[in-house]
Amino acid sequence: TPMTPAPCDLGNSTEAIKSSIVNHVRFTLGAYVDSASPNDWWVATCLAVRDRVMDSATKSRTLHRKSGVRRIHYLSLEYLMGRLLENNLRNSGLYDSVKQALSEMGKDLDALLQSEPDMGLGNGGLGRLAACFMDSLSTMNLPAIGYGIHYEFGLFRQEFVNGRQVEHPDAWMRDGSPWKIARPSYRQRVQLYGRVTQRFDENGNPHAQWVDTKCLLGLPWDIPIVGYDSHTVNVLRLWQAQADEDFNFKIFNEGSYIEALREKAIAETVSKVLYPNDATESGKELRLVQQYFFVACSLADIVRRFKNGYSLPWSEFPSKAAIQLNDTHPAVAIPELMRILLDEENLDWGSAWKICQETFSYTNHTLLPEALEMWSVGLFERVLPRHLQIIYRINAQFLDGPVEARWPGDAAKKRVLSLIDERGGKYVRMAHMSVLGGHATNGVAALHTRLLCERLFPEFHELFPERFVNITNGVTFRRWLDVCNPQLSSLITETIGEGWKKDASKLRGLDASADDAGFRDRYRAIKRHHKVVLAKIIQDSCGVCVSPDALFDVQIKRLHEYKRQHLNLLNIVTLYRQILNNPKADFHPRVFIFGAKAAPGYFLAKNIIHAINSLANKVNNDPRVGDKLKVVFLPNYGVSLAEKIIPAADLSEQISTAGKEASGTGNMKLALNGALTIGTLDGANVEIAEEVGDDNIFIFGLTVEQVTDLKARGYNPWEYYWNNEALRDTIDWIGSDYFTGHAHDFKPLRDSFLEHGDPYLCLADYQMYVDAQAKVDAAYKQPELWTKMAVLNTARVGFFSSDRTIQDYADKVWKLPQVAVP
Ligand code: 26Q
Repeated sequence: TPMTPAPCDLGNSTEAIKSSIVNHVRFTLGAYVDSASPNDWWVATCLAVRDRVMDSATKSRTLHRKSGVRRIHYLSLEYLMGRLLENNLRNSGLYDSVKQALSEMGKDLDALLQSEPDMGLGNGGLGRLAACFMDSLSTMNLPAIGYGIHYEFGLFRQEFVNGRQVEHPDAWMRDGSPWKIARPSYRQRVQLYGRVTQRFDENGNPHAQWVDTKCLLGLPWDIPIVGYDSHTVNVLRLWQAQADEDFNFKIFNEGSYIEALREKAIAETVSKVLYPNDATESGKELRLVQQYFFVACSLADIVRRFKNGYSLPWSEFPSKAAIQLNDTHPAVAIPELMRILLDEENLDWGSAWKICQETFSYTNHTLLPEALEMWSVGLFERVLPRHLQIIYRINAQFLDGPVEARWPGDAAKKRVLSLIDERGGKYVRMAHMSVLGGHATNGVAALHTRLLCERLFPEFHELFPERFVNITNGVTFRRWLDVCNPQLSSLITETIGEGWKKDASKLRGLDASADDAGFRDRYRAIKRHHKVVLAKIIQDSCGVCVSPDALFDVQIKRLHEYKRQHLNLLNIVTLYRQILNNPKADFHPRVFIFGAKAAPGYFLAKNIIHAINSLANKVNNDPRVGDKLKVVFLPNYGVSLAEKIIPAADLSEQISTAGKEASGTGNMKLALNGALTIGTLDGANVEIAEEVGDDNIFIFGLTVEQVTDLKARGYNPWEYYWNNEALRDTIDWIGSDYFTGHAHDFKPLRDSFLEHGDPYLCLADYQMYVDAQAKVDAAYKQPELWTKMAVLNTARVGFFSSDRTIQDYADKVWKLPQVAVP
């Protein structure tokens, strides 16, 4: 019998870690310790950590398989992971020994941490939510696999040239990544295009057969996800597209060597780049191919595990696998599972459909009509002919069954419920299919879920009320407090013990400290420390000198009209005028800080960026303003920059038009770090206000119901323009040549306010916003009051921990037990 040595424990002592790192420098990287580059040290450190984590990953996987519990499979086109080393160090408890080991070798851990490129495989909230969920799933000991695409290029890197956004490719992967491991033995083959014929099974029953297809290979890369103080290490499995060798060989043999390589290059474009829109980019074939590619690879992987792991009938599939759809982007998984069960496993329609509905659940992240995914039937049929057939049959059974039973002969009801939109061209409605093909649909904040039921899916809600649930979003307090604000994390632990790290509701224990002057001093000193650090970053990247004693007013999120960065801009221009008109006014110095990327094709969003940068240029260099007002737009906003801005923020701008922001998650991160919110009653702001109390937040603006009424009455922005002199002067100034020397530069922005109907009601909310900002100014002038409010924010936002969110999913949707890994 072969002799394999017992697995060795690598050990977590400083000495053991030192020798691991040195071994990787020598034997993995082939370098000398004296001459290794900073990057070599970073890679070697990551690998030393990875070695220790991989064993737990294997143990977790084995345990999950043996115990035979249900697993959650999270399907998402985006994962905004940011940097991994610091998170992995803190979660695994290796931070102190690794820091010590490096320092004994003359290396500074902090410098290494900052040199890691961001893993930016997402656009914004939805992608970052997926990353927070992966962290919480491991922390909560839930058996989980995240599936996604191994994009060669993540979200573009942003630069400003003369105040305008310029996009550059994000080559996060150019030198590989020490965190990912290829799994060639789990490679999958995926079909696309082609046509559908019939075949007969051994019993003579007909089945559809998908033939003459093109094939792609999917190579999985695994990234270990370390939980905090848990031994569960789940994996994030990302698929890379490759050409099908067989397919190529045929062309090779026909002598078209160059042609074959062209095919290969085309195949590989499928996982090349993340689409940089955070609202649907309609109709792009490559996007549909991306969606199907990763869904088909992931489902084949899940089905393989079910077939190899157990010998159970298919009806037991849902007892082993739950699948969560992160928005409709992976919704083609529903017809794909149907196809596997019908065409490959020979199940009958009824059994297959039941399995589907028990397996899937769907999270909706948007109410914006233009962001609801629809695919033209023609395109769908060309790329996925068999899936279109299946969708038609799902639709027919639905309309002729439950819909006809509920509303007999009602053609209007059938039109709104149909999976096919026929109001002008034929389109597949992916959201309808997702509600229908699963057992649960959830919104991401209480208000959002209510609107989902009342406005987006009223008929579905009438038919299947039990299917709709609210699960309010959350964020991981490890990254958004422990990692980005270790000073505050320590102060909290010193004050109330470390129980809050596993049960964030315990943060309420800090409530009493809000009245403790000594505690407030320390809390304020920590905030000031982060403001000094951020001031340095602002100096380096914007060339603007800001005072850490000013109020840091922060709006960081994707650039979108509904998020209303341009409402913020209207207020700043108004303040600028006030300061010029009344230089002696008692106004506390303020720094307006922006971070935002605009989708490359979103013209007005780019105009808003240009306007803010041009305003900044004027304000920051106007001697009449001095230090009273500074405006900075930090380039290339992303996870790592957020980790620097959030702990330093005093004020958090959450000013979307009521009813438009599904939840928001930046609002939670900022409140947790003691920034007070100025916000509308939108998304999770509503619940944040309930938790922190009305005295500790600045709420303004029209409510959802008022917005609806105003629009129904006929909203006319000109009325606000003519009735408000300050507003009129502000808009006229923006439309003038003052900021760039060219009056036409911001005509698109000016016209959106006046000529194009101000679709997001900036003018209607303007005065209430300006008044709320005046209250902020007054409160900030009372530092003890302000700090007390900030402390109460930290103390009262425990509800917004993604651990709570994930436990809600586990209880209400997935029915998953925790499985502790010993
Ligand atoms: C779809 C098709 C084609 C190209 C791009 C897209 C696409 C990509 C990303 C559509 C939407 C997104 C991202 C949406 C998003 O981030 N939504 C945000 O989700 C957060 C987490 O739930 C919420 O907090 C935010 O309110 C919501 O805007």
